This record gives sequence, structure tokens and C-alpha cells, in this order.
Amino acid sequence: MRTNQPTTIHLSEYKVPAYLVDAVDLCFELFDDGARVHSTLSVRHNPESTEESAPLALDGDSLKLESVALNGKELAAGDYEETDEQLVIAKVPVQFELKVVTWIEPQNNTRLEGLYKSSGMFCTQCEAEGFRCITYFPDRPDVMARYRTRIEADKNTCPVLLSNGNDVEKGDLDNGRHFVTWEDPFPKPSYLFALVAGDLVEKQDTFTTCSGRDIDLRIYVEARNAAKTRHALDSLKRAMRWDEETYGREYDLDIFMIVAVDDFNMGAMENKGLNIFNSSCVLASQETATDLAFQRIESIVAHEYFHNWSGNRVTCRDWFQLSLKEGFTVFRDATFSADMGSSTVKRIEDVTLLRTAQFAEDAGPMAHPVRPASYMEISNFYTLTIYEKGEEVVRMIHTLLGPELFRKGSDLYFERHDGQAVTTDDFVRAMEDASGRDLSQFRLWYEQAGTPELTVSDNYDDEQGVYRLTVQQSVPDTPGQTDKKPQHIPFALGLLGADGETLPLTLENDQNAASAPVERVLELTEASHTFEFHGLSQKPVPSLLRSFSAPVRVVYPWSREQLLFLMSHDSDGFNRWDAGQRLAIDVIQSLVASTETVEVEPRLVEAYRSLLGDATLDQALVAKMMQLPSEAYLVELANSPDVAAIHRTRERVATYLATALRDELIECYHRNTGTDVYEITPESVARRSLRNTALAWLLMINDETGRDLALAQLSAADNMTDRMGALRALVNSDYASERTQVLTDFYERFQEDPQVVEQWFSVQASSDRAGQLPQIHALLEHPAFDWKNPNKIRSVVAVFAGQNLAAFHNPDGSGYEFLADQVCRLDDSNPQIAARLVTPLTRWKKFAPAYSALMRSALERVRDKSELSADLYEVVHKSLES
Ligand code: 0A1
Ligand code: ZN
Repeated sequence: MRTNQPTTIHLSEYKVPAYLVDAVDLCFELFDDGARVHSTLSVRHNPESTEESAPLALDGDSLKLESVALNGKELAAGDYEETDEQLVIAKVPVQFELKVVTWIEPQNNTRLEGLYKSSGMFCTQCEAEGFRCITYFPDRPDVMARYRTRIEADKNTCPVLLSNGNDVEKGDLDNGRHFVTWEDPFPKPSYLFALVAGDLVEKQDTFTTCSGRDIDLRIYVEARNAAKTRHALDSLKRAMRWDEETYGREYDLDIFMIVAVDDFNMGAMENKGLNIFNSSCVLASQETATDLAFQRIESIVAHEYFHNWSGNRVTCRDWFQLSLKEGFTVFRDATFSADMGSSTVKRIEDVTLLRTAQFAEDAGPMAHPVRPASYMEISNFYTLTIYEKGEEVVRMIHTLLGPELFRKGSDLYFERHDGQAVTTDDFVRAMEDASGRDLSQFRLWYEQAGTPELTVSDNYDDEQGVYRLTVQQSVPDTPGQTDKKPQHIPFALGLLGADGETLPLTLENDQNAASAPVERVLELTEASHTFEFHGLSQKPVPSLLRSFSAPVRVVYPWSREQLLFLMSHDSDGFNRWDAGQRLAIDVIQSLVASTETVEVEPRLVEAYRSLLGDATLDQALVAKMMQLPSEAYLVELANSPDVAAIHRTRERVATYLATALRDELIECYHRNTGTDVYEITPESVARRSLRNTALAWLLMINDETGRDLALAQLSAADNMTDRMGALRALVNSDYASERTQVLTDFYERFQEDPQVVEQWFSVQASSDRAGQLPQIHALLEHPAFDWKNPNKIRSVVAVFAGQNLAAFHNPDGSGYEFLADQVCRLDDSNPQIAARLVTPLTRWKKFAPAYSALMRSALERVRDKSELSADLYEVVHKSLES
């Protein structure tokens, strides 16, 4: 068991750094058995610091110190103190040069932080605190410096040597070695430093900026992936143009580079001028990537590129401000993706993630505000709350200010803070100053954790023609936070008349009733508000929280009639989809308690029937509407969920619907299948999505026609979307021999491609047919599985625990013990991944007692493991103690 508890860091204890670094000169000597790092820092006392003669404390982790020299004079062992985490020099001048030489072992670095090796190539990951694994440094984002980096390596194994900025010098050295020197003119925090050295091919393109500068765009990949870079390059150019047009942001260096690496803890990293990507988030071809993957790559490439302004030019003062760059950048990439495709579908996807996973996080033991007040291990705070809820917070500012004032605010923010490390408060202040709006109460969104709940009630006074809507808000308690204040919530709504027409929204004090708008954004600031809408000759059906205008739960006593009505008439596409989801949830929930075969709400069947036949609706929206709420969302919505009962009921409803709609599904499949050539246009993506949705439904009832269609589609497919759609449908059916056959064939065909093999693992791990525990164990023994590769671990272990809920929550507790075993095993090699993987167990309190006791005991076993990492310590202890 871990004896020393990791320390907690508090926002309230923030102090400016005592020393600043103006310039960093690095020289990396890379060898097979390690790397020597020479670092020369130009340091001066920070005039803003009140600590006059503070010691110089530099962060370091897993470093072997070879020498330290101050102003050219080598320090003796007694002149400094070296601990596990720091190098401290008690007395330093006001300004000086410090030279430090360290030895590190990238080839043994399994944590994938700092400098490590992936498929033979050297690469770095420095956010949040990885730079300290390379050399001693004040590793905090408010220390911004200019970097010059020289890399020396073997010319054969590392022909390509990259770092941030522009290459300024290169040449040959003795013993078959060579060097390149890079210079980055923009001061940056250490977390944005990057280095890559390896045998890579370069794919090149150019982009001409709005001011006419030509930017050299380059993607570096292993030779076998050379044909999979086109989509990322095109996405990059679209993102660059969009950021100029939408935010007036032009790229600032002459080169922009992207590198693909196979072993990476997260999706991608926005290092200045040298983005490093997880291969699965950048490489794509028609044969190997699904439409969803294409869309994901476009949005991640854009996300990392957008960070160049929201994150790099203006960065975070400290890690409590992480959402300053992440929330804003996710908002930017979400708007970009909405502009590139169907904005309604994009919104549906984002809200689905938020409601399924972020709401669960916000109701669990690790709940924290968008700007946390404390943490033990910052890598545990790259969360859905920081990213997704953080996005919603920026989106709400956009909604409250409107697009023009929001743009004025972002212009002011970038102009005022260019080159600075700032706080979320600085961001909000820029929005206030540019718009003249008071956002003081709005700031609670950054401070209070928990998902606000809005309880809505209404009545109609037919004598006066007045419709009254009362909205009450409350914010639930979360660990360490009670008695919360009402928040400032933009609440968008519309009212529908009996024929589905939109009604004018005339509030009590409106001067000109004739020009009343048909949609309004009401602003909630009190615990309770009542709004009166005048001049209505009938009781309207309310369309609440349109486009999901705030990250809240809405409770309103919708009748099934109202939901059916909204599902077919709401002019807000998002709410149309949402009404369908609410109806399906209501139907499933009402059946969970009973075990007999009950007839499913006939009006739901008819609603789906008319959706399937409606060729006038956006077909991408139809495909979304044809999907039942996920098991994970049904679990999230329930109190003390009985997972097995939810799983059975959802299946029962799906089977009933598919049986009733069989003919329409087959018709829909054929209507959306043709000899069309593969393109990634919204129309063809929607057609593929619909035909694969229809296939999935047909195979739920083990329909023979469906099986034959899937087998035929699998052998004829010229793209991964159709191949995966058919494979997934067959794997989730009861056709056991076909399942085995298609899985074998698929693997044989794609075994050389790691990104496809990851999809092959996921399809099985998420399936209640192919992913029971013995089969999961077999996947872990499979030759393609690799304990050092986070993507493989996620595609089996995380997918099993997060998506195969019935198997994971097996009442015998075997799923929990399995997860605990893998988490313990991984903690020794990669603590960041171990701490993420344990998440499903941390939700133990939510479940029915039989489940929660077993989850808790699995979690206790993890807690009692010897040499628990700080990452895992924080998550496990917080979830057991809350
Ligand atoms: N800033 C990156 C995400 C990222 C965070 C941490 C990492 O290593 C621990 C890696 C990447 C982004 O938002 O894309
Ligand atoms: Zn980001």
C-alpha cells in the first residue's frame, strides 16, 4: 500500500514564479541506450515576485543529473539540493545563466510523458508536466521562454529531426550522425515543447494566409502510412481558412507540422508548430477509416490547430485554468465541424456525450468545477467537465452576447492577452468589456460543480389567453460543495400551436406584440421565475431548452402526446430528436420493472415507421432519430440502476420495434444502397449511416434477409463504414458461426494495420455476444494486443467496461475484478492510463446494493495495491471517501 499521500495543490495558494526564464538553449544527444540533454537557461528574478532572495527551485522527474553550472562555474554537490522532484539552489544572483546536463532513458519510458520511444521513433509529450522528465526546469505554464533546440542523432535510424519553430541550421557529424537546430521565435510555456526524431516520410502541402503568406504544411508518418494523410491535410487547410474568416486569426510561423505516433496517451497535442497526433486521430483512408473517424480526424486536426491562438499565443496561468484553453478550443472546433456538415447532427452528438458521460462525472466522486479549486495530479483533470462542460460555458456566453459581440470579445481577448498566461476570469472580463454585459453571476459556472436541474411547470389561462411558465433551478451538492447559488442560465424556447405552427412569444411588457419573436432566450438568474406569454388563443406545446442552450437537466411532465407532437413538428431539429429520445426513454423505463412480454407503445412504433418513410427530412437526422437511447444513458438516468434489467428491456423494446418495422427497414436499406461511388459528402454519409442503422435493427431480430444483406455488404464493401456496419451488425446477432467467420476474415485482411485492428478489438469488446469475459481474456492474449500501447488497452479494456455494460456488471462481480486486475497491472507502467481506466468502478455508489458492494471491494483492492501511483491514488481515494 502507498504510504505517502500525494500533496494537494490549491488554486488559492497560487503565487507568481520567483524566477523567469527568458531563453532556453537545448541540445539533445540521442542514442539507442539513452539521451543526454544539455540545457542552458537565461534566468532572472521576477520583478513581480515579493520573494526577494528566494531559492531557485526547478522541477525534475526520473532524471539523472550529470552536472550543473551557474554563470560558467560548475557547482559542487553541496551547492545544490537534489530530491526526487526538485533541484534547489539556495543562493542565486538576480540574473544568471544556468547550465544543466541530464541523462534520460526514452527507450524505457512506458509512462509516455516526457521523451519516449514509439515504434522506434523518439517523440515527446510535455503537457501537463512532462518537460520535467526531460530536464530540470520551472515546469509551470506561466514561465514562458524562447527555445532554441539542437538535435543530434544517428542519420540512418533518425533521418528526420524536428522541433518547434523554424529549422535554422543542419549538418553532418562524425560516426554517421547528424544534427538539426530549430528556433521558435514565440515565447512559450514548457508544456508546448516538442521533439521528434525518426525514420519518417513527409507529405507536403501549402496554405496561403489571408495576408498572402505561404505556409509550408507537412505531415510526417511512417512509410507504410504515406497514403493516409490526405484527409488530415485537407482538414488542416479548411481549419486554417475558417479561423481566419470566423475569428480573424492568421497562422504565425512559416511551417506547420503534424506527426503521427502509434503510442500516445491522449488524442493529440498542440505543441507550437509541431502537433503530435495519436495515429488513430490523424491517419485515414476510405478502406481503413469509417465516416465517423473521418469526422473525428477533421475536428481533432482543427482543435489542435485552433490551439495555436487559444492556448499557445494566449496560454493558461496555471493548470486550474485548463478550461480557458480547452473549453474555448472545443467550442471553436465544434462550431467549425457544425459549419462543415450538419449542425443539428453535430449538436446531437456533442449533447449525447455530455449527457451520458459528463453528467455522470458531475454526479460522481470526482465531480469538480470547470475551474477546479484543487488537485493532486493534474493529468486526472483532463476531463469531460474541463473540455465538454467548459465548451458549453463558452457557448452560453456566445448565446447571451450574440455572434457580433462575442466576436468583439474574442478579438479583445486575443489582443489584450497575446503572449500572456492568463485566467478564465480574464477571458470573461474581455467578453464583458467588449459587450458591456455584466457576467458576474455567470462566473458561477466556473466555480460550482454539479449539473443544474430545471423543474418546469406551466398553465394556460384561457380567459386571458395567457400561458404561464415557471422555471425553478437548483444545483446539486457535490464533493466539498453544498448550498449552491442560482446560476445565470440562457434558456431558449419556442411555443407550438395545435397544427405545429410556431407561435409569437409576447411577454408581459412587450411594446410591440405584432413583432414578437418566435424563439426567445430567457435568462434565468433566480431560484424561480415565472414568465407570462400573452395573446395565445390555445394552450401551446412548449419546446424547451432549444438546441440545448445550457448544460442542465430539464424536468417537465411531458405527456407522450406532446413528445410525439414535438417529434414530428418542432422546427428545432435538436428538440425534435430529443423528443424522440425522451419518448423512447419513457417507454423503456416503464417496462424495466416487468418481466412479461409487454406490448411496446404503439405510437412509438408508428413514429419510427413514419420517420423511416420520410424522405423529406434531413436523412442524417433520421439516422440519429432511429437510434434508441444508449444503455449507458439509461443507466445514467436511473437511480440505483439494475443494469441487467435495463439491458434486457432495451433489447426487448428493440426486438419488438424491429419486428414491427421489418419491411420498412428492408425498404430503407435498399433505398439508401446503390452503386454510388464513395464520397464524404453530408448526403452520402447520411445514406451510409441510415443503411447501416437499418442493418443493425434487422440483425437484432436475427432476420435472414438482414443477415444476407450484411454478408453481401461485407464482401462488396469498398469502404470501412460499410464494412464495419455489416461486421458490427453480424457480431451483435445470434448467428454464431457467421460471427466467427466474419471476424476471422476481417482480421486476416487487416492484421497489418494497427488502426483497423483496434476497431476489430472494439467491435468484439463492446458486444454482449462476442465480448463476454472469457473472450475478453482471449483478446488480451491475442498476438496483436500490446500492453504498452494505450489504443489497444482502450479498445479492449475501456470499451468492455464502458460499453458492454451487461457483461461488465455481471452480478457475480467478475467484470469488476477483471477491471481491477488490469488497472493494477497498468499502474506500474502507465499511471495516466490506469487512472482513466478505473473510472467505471468509481461510480459504485450509484448502483443497486448488490452491484455497489462488489464494485467497492474491487476498488479497495486497487487502493491496497503496493506502490500506487499518485494518479491512481487520487482517483481511488476520492471515490472511496466521498
Ligand atoms: N492539450 C491536448 C490534450 C492532451 C493533454 C494531455 C496530454 O498528455 C497528458 C496529451 C494531450 C488537447 O486538448 O488536444
Ligand atoms: Zn485541446
